[in-house]
Amino acid sequence: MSFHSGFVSIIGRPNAGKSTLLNALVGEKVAIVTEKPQTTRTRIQGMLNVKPQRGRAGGQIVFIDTPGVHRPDSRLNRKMMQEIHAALESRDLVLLIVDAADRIGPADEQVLELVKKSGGAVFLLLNKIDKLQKDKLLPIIEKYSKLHDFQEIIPISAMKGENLDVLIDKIIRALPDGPRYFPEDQFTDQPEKVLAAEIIREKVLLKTSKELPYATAVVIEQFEDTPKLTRIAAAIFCERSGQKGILIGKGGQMLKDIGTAARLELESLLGRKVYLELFVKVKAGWRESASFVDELDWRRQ
Ligand SMILES: Nc1nc2c(ncn2[C@@H]2O[C@H](COP(=O)(O)OP(=O)(O)O)[C@@H](O)[C@H]2O)c(=O)[nH]1
Ligand SMILES: [Mg+2]
Repeated sequence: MSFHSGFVSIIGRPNAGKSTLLNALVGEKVAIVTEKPQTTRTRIQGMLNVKPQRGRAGGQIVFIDTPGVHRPDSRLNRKMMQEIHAALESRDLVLLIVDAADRIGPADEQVLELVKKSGGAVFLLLNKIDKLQKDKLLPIIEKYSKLHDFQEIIPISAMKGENLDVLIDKIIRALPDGPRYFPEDQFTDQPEKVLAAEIIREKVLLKTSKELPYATAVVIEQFEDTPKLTRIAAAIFCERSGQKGILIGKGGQMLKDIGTAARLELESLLGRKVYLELFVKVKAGWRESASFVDELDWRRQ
């Protein structure tokens, strides 16, 4: 029996559900998810090993989650768009994911243009069908099928896990014969340190509001295993002292809440006790700083 494998890029506008889908497909929390824009900043790989089935090959799918397609108006945003282009270049298949309940807007057209230009096979995923009345689906499929010759159009709910078995089956069939790219027990390309920074950033985004999502970056300054626990120290960067005030909160309560939520999740990720120390630092205009934006990119570290 043959073995199919390949790289499958997940592309779409912000909030379409790309990261939720990646996590659901891989069955592990590979990418952080919030309802805030710019939650995903780099391309993230998540691996799924698929057993052969009733005459169908098994294989390994390497999914690539990407930042949402957006206007590249800062250095960080330009960097995020580069990540999308990189994900489109080196792939065997593209999953274009849209919020089926949303109107098709300029943002969707921008994504579609990108995907068309990249050439190659595209599956269109109509996500969030859990929010949709069943009779609304057919007209939506018709509308989208006029926009591009999609190889498949598949309604799904990434959140509820609806139709993902069908999606995985169709992906495996579409992928070529190939090697196992990653060991079977590896579910992401991100080192633990990066996962830790992302978990902390997720808690910051979940617990704060307003402009902080854009302005926040997390840098791990210490990550050390002692016999009893893992010691992690991290800096949360923001751009202004007012934001620092928000992050620390009244009597330090906000930072404490962020720390507790992050520590609990880190402990379950690492499978051991974690001692977590958080600091808040102000770095004005870091999103425009080439060296700092590069420093955040673990692939370059
Ligand atoms: N109702 C519903 N919400 C979803 C679904 N998939 C994602 N979401 C929500 O949409 C928001 C954005 O999800 P996320 O995966 O971060 O989107 P991304 O920006 O494309 O990576 C989050 O609040 C998710 O919980 C879905 O299938 N149904
Ligand atoms: Mg995302």
